[in-house]
Parts: sequence; C-alpha cells; structure tokens
Amino acid sequence: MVYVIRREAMTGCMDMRSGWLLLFLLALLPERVTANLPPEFVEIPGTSPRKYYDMNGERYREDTPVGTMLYTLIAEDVDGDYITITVDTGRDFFRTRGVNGTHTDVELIKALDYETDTRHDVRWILDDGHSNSVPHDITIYVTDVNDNAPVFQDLPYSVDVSEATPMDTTIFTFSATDEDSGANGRIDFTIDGEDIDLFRLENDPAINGKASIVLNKSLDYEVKILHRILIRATDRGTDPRQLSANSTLTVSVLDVQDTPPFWIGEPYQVFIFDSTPVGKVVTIVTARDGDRFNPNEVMYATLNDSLADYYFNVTSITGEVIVSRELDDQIIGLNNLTVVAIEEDPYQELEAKSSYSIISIEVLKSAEEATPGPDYSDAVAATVALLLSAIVAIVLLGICIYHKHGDQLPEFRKKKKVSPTKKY
Ligand SMILES: [Ca+2]
Ligand SMILES: [Ca+2]
Ligand SMILES: [Ca+2]
Ligand SMILES: [Ca+2]
Repeated sequence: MVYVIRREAMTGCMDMRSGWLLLFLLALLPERVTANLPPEFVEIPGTSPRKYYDMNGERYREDTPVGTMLYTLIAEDVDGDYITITVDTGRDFFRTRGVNGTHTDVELIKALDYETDTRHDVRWILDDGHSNSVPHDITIYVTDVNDNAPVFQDLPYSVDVSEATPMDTTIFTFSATDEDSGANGRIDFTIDGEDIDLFRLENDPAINGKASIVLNKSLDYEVKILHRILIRATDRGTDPRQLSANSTLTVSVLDVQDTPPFWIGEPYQVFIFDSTPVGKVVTIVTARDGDRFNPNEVMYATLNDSLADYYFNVTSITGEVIVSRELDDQIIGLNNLTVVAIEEDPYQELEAKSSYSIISIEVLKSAEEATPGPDYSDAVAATVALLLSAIVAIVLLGICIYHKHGDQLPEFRKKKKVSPTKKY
C-alpha cells in the first residue's frame, strides 16, 4: 500500500504557549489518507464460512476434457481498476482469460489424472495495474473416474500339477491391480474354460485383487495333459463404464504311475489244428503301460485257470503264445487262455500294475492226410529185408536146380526172365 499524507503547517507568530497548544490539537486531528486499494475476490453470497469466487475447493473429474473452461473468477477493485488475474503455481494445468475487468475464465490446458494428483494447489496473481499485485492461494480437487482396467501381475501364468494331487488343493495364486479408487478399483475374478468343472476360484473378500485356483477334482494325465483356464478380472466401476482384463492359466498335468497296462489288438482269436507241433507260435499278444509319459516295461504270463493253460504258454518278454505240449483230443474245441500283463515296477501293488486278457483258441481236428501216422520205417525195412532174403533164397535154389537138372533150366529162365548167371 502506498499512503500519501498531507499536513498543513500552521504559520504565523505565536507565543510559546499557543504553539504547544496548536501542536497538541494537531496531534489529535485524524490523518487524511489517500490510497489505491488492492483488488480482491468477490464473496459468494450466503456462504458460511465465507467462500469467494476464486475456485477454491472446487472438484473436477479427471476425464474433464482439455480446453474446458472450468470456472469464472470474479474479483473487485474498490478503485474501479481493471483487474488482471494470472496463474503462478499451477500454470501447467490452468490458464486464465480475462473477460472484463472483473471476470476471468479459467481454462484447463492439461489433462487431470486422479491417479497422479488428487489435488492441485494454485496461486492466482491479481493485479490492478497500480503496483497492487496480490497473490491468492487456492486448492482444487480431482475426482476419480473408472479409467483404469485391472492389470494382471506376474504374467504369464502356468503351473505344473501332478495328477496325484488331491482335490481341494490350491494349485495357483495370482493377483491383479486396478489404479482406480473405491469401487472403480475393486476387482472381481471369474474363471472359464473347457474343463472348468475341474477347478474353482477362491479368494478372500478382504483382500482385493488376489485369488487362487483350487482343484475341484483330481487331474488325470491319461485323459488330458493340458488345461487352459481363462481368468477374467472385472472392476466394479460404472462411471463411465465397467472395465475388465483377461488372462490364461495353463495347467500342465504331470504323469505318475497310476494306470495299469492296456492290450493292443484285442480281441485275440486263434484257430489251429490239433496237429500243430509243440513250440509253434500260434499268436502274439501285446500290452503297453497305460502311463504314457514314463511307461514301465511289461511282462507276460498265463493264468492257471483253464485247460488251455496246460497246453499253451506265453513268453514273458515277447508275448508269443506257443504250444507247450502235444495237443490231443482233450483240447479239441473252443478254449480260453487267460494272459496277464504285469509292469516291471516294484513300487506298485499287483492290482495297480497288471491287466488281463482272454485269448480264444479253437483247436480243430486235423484232416486224415494231415495227421502224422505212426512210424512204419522199421516195419518197411523189415519187409524189404525179408523180400530180399526170399529172392536170394530163390536164386540159390534155382542155381542148385540148374546144376542138378540142366535141361530144365532154359524153361525156367524163360518163364522168369531172370538170368541168375548174369547176376552172379
Ligand atoms: Ca478401474
Ligand atoms: Ca481413475
Ligand atoms: Ca502304469
Ligand atoms: Ca498316469
């Protein structure tokens, strides 16, 4: 403030007493002051506590578009001077445009962001052009809108789960954040997927943005080795709209030994003649461990539960079914041979590592010519020897007769057409 003081001096001749009196009276007279007063904001009528047209305490949505005229400041100057209001602190966000000597519009020149600043301190400078530059501090507030979707943390999501993991086990925990406040930042999760009945979602309502996947049922590597769970995170915001995000949890199932062998090529049916020799392979059976990721070797055996087991056997490694003893009339017809495949695994109970199959073996009676007869070789040899002996005897007899009855020999020789003389 500038004050100008004028005092009129008393002049003239006076005596000392009068002079002192005059000085006393002058001291009692009020000063006469001439001042140019500073501008100030106009009070808003009816407010208690008092408020002014200075924008203080106003609230603005963070999605207020840049370029919006936020407010009209109103100031007054008792001297009637033209008032200029400019921005000191806060000039990054706000700009003033004078309308007239008292009204000034405030324009937003940079987007507000509740997540960055929930309030802005602003200093206006009021100036009346007479060296009265008045600072005026206010605060405005930014209000939240739902402008941030939930964001999953620590992606990507994948987990390995043994198929032996019991149901109700928590297999994965995840989280998401939402930068908005209140309901705008409150996250709800849902899960979906082809095999979603195997899983369920669990979360603590007191902890926002965190949840777990729990097994509803045990997984089975032999049924499916990979599951994909779609996780959706949705906030509760409505202004201007609800927002959500998606993620996928990949569940890889790890195999354990929990499946017995299975047979390949069933049903097994064999037709053979009862002439089939011992040691002959009549068929081959094959089984594989049902646990496919790291399968056990499989051995074969027959079950001693039928007549067929008496005549047939199976090789333990190759699964070849062979005739183990000579077939006879007892085995003619339809027979069932039970074979068992057993995994080589000392840690499993027999029931868990073995499987059975039935081989249907029909033994047919051989045709006559196909039937190998008794061994006549010795009899034939004996017969031949006997015949030769007889021939020799006859020849010898003939020679004797020839020597004894030489005239009869030509007839005998002619009749038999045999000339012993030529031979011997
Ligand atoms: Ca949100
Ligand atoms: Ca927000
Ligand atoms: Ca197995
Ligand atoms: Ca398995």
